[in-house]
Amino acid sequence: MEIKVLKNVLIKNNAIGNDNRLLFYKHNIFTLNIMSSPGAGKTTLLENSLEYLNNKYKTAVIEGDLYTSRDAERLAPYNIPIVQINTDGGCHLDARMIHGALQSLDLNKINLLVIENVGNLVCPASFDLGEHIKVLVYSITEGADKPKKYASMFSNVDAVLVNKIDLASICNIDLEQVCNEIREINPKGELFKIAANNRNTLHEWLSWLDKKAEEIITQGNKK
Ligand SMILES: Nc1nc2c(ncn2[C@@H]2O[C@H](COP(=O)(O)OP(=O)(O)OP(=O)(O)O)[C@@H](O)[C@H]2O)c(=O)[nH]1
Ligand SMILES: [Mg+2]
Repeated sequence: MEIKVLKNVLIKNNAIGNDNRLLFYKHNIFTLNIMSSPGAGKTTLLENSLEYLNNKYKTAVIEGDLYTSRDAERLAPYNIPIVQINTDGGCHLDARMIHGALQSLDLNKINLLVIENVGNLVCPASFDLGEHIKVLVYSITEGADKPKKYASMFSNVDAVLVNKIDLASICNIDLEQVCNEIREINPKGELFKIAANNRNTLHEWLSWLDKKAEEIITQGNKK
């Protein structure tokens, strides 16, 4: 019975996800969904990627959070449109919430939409938002056992950003071993080793994002 209910929820979600996808297509917007457990470094990654992204794209951010606007406040200095979604305790964003948030954005004026999902290493993986790519920020400080324990999240993304590599030795993490395990779980996904608080480690991630954006955004349009 429970399984049937969940199935229905996902079918409804996917239908609205498809509506969102059509809207993104119609307005020539490349959309990225960033997921991770709480505190893995999503907002830090955005803080250190937005200057580069803003120079190239007309960027907007949708921030997902249970109760606060703290992450949106951190991104305010970048002077881009930001829509805050508070899930009021809900552990993930769904397609309907994104559809609602899109009403607050001028879709004719953006071509890159970044969604920071609610911090959670389980539920967000199941909910299609209509995005073009999903990425996971995995902080190695959470422990080397996490990729296999939360394999559905690791296997369901286009890229894993292995974060906080500056803390690997302090946390006694064998970085190569962890990365090999992630590649086993998700052989087709990209893997980037980063310290989100250090821009020098973000070049590969940003050029990969550029390539993906180029595939979606029609050349010359809105750039
Ligand atoms: N040492 C180190 N600290 C980092 C790194 N990336 C993020 N942090 C720190 O980790 C903490 C959490 O980072 P956030 O960016 O807020 O994480 P988040 O995933 O956005 O958190 P939620 O939105 O609450 O789920 C902050 O204190 C960051 O400064 C990193 O690469 N190295
Ligand atoms: Mg955050």
